[in-house]
Amino acid sequence: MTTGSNHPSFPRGFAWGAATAAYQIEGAVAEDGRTPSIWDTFSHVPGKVANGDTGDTAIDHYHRFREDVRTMAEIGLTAYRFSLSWSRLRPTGRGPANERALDFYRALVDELLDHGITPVATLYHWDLPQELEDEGGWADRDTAYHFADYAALAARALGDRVSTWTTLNEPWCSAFLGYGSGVHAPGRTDPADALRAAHHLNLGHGLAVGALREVLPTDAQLAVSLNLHAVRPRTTHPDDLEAARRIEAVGNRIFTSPLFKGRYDDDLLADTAHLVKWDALVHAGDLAEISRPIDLLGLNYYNPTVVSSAANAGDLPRNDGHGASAHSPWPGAEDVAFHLANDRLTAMGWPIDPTGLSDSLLSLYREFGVPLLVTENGAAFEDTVAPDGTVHDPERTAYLHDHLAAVSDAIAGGADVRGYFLWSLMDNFEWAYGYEKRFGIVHVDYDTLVRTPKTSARWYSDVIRRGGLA
Ligand code: IFM
Repeated sequence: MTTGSNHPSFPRGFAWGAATAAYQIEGAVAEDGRTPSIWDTFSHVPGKVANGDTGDTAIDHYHRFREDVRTMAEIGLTAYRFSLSWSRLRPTGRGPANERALDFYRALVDELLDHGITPVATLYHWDLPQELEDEGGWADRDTAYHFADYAALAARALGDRVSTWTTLNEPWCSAFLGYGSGVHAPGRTDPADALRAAHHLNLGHGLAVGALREVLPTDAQLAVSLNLHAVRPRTTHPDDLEAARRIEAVGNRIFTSPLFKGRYDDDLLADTAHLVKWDALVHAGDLAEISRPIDLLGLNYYNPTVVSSAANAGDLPRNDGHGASAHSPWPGAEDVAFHLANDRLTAMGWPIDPTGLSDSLLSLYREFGVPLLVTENGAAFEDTVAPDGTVHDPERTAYLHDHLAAVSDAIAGGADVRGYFLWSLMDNFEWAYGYEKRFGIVHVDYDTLVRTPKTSARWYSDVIRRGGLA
């Protein structure tokens, strides 16, 4: 990665980035050979997404990517993380590549490189081709193999110009919101399928790492982006400690233990033994695949996760921040209660507490010794456009400032953090919340699709130019 920071708390070469994802920004869902993904199907089911919003047009990045790259360059980004749409690149989920999709992503990457911006490609940000979902989706083992084939195809097409790749974005959400609580596509609600999906996502990651290593130059940097929960027990009561253990098991260690230790932890297996037969689910050789070495771990962080046992929760408000459903996204931990860490909330209702970010970076680096990227961090607020057309968003600027300070604290504490990608470059389709929640540092008028950098974008420009916080 290339950048130019010489601020003492941000190392030279630190990547100053922003992130987006294909379904949230591209639009053009039926153009140039793209076929439906699970999010196309899901967003068109009445009641699944606020206001009936869909990604059909999204913010039309497919047609406006040159303008968007110019905006990134004006901000001064040194890196940009985006995702590839599987159903655009390989319309049926398998078979030959779609050349028109390859043209689009090659043009995007070339535009980035021409502006001195390092591309970071995510292979899977939640948009499984619908054809593969119809055959069982991530609950089916074959999907992991299709994913690895798609990864190889993408790497063959773009590997000469993209050197940093992340396989999956937030597999916890894909598995447990997609197949457990059903608030995300494909909207299934079976805890056993959610656990199966988690294992097959892990397996898909490992197989993809193997496939990418065969295709990409030896200096390629491979990563996965996890939304690890910064879990805190609400009290030291043994039942609350037990609640925290359960959430750490099914929220975090279900990914990090196979990835870095080549095993599923005994306590996770015990917590969920009534739901799946792990011996049948995990085949010989799977854990060796999943634990293939990676070069970077991507952490997506928004807020800490404070938990207690349900019995100890009393009348305190409980909300896991992942949307309302009658079905828990926490198999084996259904009795855990979730509390707000404080009452300083973003528009998502998520508490603002940057210490969860520094704590997570430090503990991940201490435990796994892997270089880290913050692949997402940011906040939604109720932005308003002033009569003169400007968008002043001091709360977002403060959020980003305080979280970057937390990154710098972690670096000062010894963590090897190589970059920061704020979420998100532009306002976009916020999944089940549709266009109601704005995370961008660039405002998008959803009627005209006009982009306007907010004051947070100007602030980020200054940070990048200085190479650190003032
Ligand atoms: O918009 C999402 C993104 O797609 C994945 N991580 C969390 C963001 C905010 O909810």
